Amino acid sequence: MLDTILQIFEDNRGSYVSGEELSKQLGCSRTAVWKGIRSLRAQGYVFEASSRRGYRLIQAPAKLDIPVFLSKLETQTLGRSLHYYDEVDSTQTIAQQKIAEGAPEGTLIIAESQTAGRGRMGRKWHSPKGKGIWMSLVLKPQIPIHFAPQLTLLTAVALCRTIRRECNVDIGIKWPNDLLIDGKKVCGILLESSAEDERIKHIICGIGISANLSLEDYPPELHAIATSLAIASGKEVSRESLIVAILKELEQLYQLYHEEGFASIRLLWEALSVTLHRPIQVHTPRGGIVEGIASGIDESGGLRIVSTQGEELCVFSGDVELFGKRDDTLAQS
Ligand code: BT5
Repeated sequence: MLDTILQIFEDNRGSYVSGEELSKQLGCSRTAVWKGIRSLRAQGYVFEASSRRGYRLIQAPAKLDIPVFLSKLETQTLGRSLHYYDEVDSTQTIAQQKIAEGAPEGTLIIAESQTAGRGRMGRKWHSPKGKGIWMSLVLKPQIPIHFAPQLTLLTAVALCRTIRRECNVDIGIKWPNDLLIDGKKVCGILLESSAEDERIKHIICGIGISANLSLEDYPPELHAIATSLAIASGKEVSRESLIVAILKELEQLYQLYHEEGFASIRLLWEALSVTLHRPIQVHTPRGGIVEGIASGIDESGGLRIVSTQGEELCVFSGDVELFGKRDDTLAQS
């Protein structure tokens, strides 16, 4: 029905269409028409409503300009095989299907919206149409499975460096997979991997960047904890240019990682982190809580903590809560 409504407005471009005319053409009640318009508004369509004349479509959600994107792309591998969709359940799921069909390394899935965008541990990723960068990248690194978390950190470094440069915002990395501006989440990374005999077969690197969302685009429960690049910088972001720049940075770091290992990525990560050298609490997936000072990253990407009891330990997954300020005297010691 929503497609038919859009087709009617396409046939009457720039003009008002009355509710009565819509219900006649759709063969449904005026209430059903109103509900349809409400759903389209939630998807980013902007309608002008007049009690006498009906509805007029004045803006459709933004769409990525794929020819422009491809003309700017500077990478050898990443993004060279591209699948672009208007709406999917999750780009991660599409990537899995493409891998099953033989997708090569660097295959990129981008969608304008996701109906079941996902985060870690079954959490939801809010992905409204035309507002963000919702994408999954297929990687096939020749590394043991226990090094997979290193690639979350590598991706975070690539996103952080690129966004700082392109959008001029003070963005930092919170271990393991968040990027924050002023303590609010703006990007999330979801790494899903498959292995055989302890070696990685493939990794699907899911990247969610809240680029051009305004506060009304978020559900109320995210208002206090999430932000977007547009809110933080006061400017609309060119999603095409940002994706191009991210893929270039990612490809360079991925090459560095293959040539020199994780050590140089770790140094870059430490310099961009908002987690290190400050009091934190880590909520582990099994419901435990570890409290202490984050002291560094270990060689597989785990977070080193000096606990309140003075014990040195390392956590490999979980959610970090930050307290107090970064203590740079600890950073130098
Ligand atoms: C993540 O999980 O941060 C990983 C998010 C990965 C999303 C990408 S989009 C493309 C690809 N396809 C997918 O289906 N997923 C990937 P986690 O650390 O569990 O954080 C999830 C939490 O982030 C939620 O519970 C919310 O609190 C918050 N959140 C949800 N949507 C958000 C948004 N658009 N912007 C900022 N924060 C958001």
